[in-house]
Amino acid sequence: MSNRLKVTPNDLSAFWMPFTANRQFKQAPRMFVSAKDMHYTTSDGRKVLDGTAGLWCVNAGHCRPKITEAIQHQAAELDYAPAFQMGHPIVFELANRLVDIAPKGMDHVFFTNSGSESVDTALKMAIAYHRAKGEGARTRLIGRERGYHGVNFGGISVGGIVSNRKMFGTLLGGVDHMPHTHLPEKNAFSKGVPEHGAELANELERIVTLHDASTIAAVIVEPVAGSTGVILPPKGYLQKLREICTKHGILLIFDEVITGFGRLGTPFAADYFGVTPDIMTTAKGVSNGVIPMGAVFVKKEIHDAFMTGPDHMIEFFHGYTYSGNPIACAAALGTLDTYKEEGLLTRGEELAPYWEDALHSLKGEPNVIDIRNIGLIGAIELAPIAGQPTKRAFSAFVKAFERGALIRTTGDIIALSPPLIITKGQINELIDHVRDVLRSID
Ligand code: PXG
Ligand code: PLP
Repeated sequence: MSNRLKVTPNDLSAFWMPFTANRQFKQAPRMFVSAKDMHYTTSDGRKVLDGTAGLWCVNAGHCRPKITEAIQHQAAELDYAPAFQMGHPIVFELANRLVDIAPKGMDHVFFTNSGSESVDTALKMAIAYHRAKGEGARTRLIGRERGYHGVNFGGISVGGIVSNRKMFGTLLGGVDHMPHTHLPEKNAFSKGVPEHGAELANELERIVTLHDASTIAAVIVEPVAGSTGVILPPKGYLQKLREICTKHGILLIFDEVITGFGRLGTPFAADYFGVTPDIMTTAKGVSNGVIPMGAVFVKKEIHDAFMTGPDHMIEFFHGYTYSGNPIACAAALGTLDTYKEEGLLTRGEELAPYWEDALHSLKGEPNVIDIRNIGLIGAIELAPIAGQPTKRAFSAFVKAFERGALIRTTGDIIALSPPLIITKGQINELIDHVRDVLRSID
């Protein structure tokens, strides 16, 4: 361990932590100082099993040698190259490697540094695409209740998580929302994709009728909603959305920031559901979470619609200083190599039935009101303590951390999404931790 890691910070006040109860954390900090494969090590030397792949991103597990070496090598070779009007070889190599594993027809990649940036990039692309085709009135964006599309203004405008929106003013105009697909009264304890609710896709027809298709640029949804507490698409729902979008010339954007890169046991959710969107936003697993990176995949027709006008003119007035940063590209290439060598983009398919059975064995434990699963994602919904929403799940989170497992909670829902290298023994261990925690909290 380096000397720096041995030093305990004596003042925690300067760092304003993201999406954290700052005052509570700083009274009893929880610190990780190192990680390897499926485990973190805490500042007091305890091993903690990673039940969440960090924040749904460390799909290949921690400190994997191919990725570490790629970053080390690249940092010493070419640290940074301007992203605008200049190139460097590995960003082109990476784009090709990504297109090779993408759903058929998604032939171009635009790089960003996060899921939030991928989402705002995709929304801008959609509006600009229609304008480039002479349909400049198509500016409306349709999201969904309970959707999470990151925290930038575009993403929270189409997103549907109230606490992420209500403090921030009027947001983008011209946005509408479809209803979410969480129907616990009909679908509680479903294994995998639920039976009921495909008809909710018809709400899109209602919104199209209200505004007229000629004003609508795009619909954005998470194929499986993660951040809001794991909401699955009912059987046939995504197919219906695809049909309605195609019928009306509306672009369909899949936000695959969580579902991309093997989470469902297929490379992308588009592969799992057999539905191809027009634009696909990704981040997280593209670089194993190690160096920030996002990638927006687009169909050829969309890309090509921009490639008009004089050759010397910039075609799309958008991009980030760090789009395709060389070290991020190296990390992503090391990640793709690791996924390939270990078959991780499809490993979830073999493990999913075992994972499903293990999760559903928690039915009947105290306060469990629903269990949901797909691929290597699981959610255990708890009844809230009367008058104190979120408190029960947060107690479970703290207790699990103390016992040696990292879980994630949102509202009163426990979400699990382990690295794709997890073994059956470690699945048992994780679920046993959750069982013991549920039995030990109020
Ligand atoms: N879209 C989706 C579907 C996401 O899940 C983002 C966009 C934003 O990505 P960035 O990289 O800007 O954070 C996300 C991120 C959780 C959790 O525990 C989920 C996310 C991030 C942090 C925590 O549910 N999703
Ligand atoms: N703010 C200022 C003052 C800048 O000069 C820039 C980029 O040049 C940005 C914001 C955007 O930064 P980034 O490209 O890293 O998103």
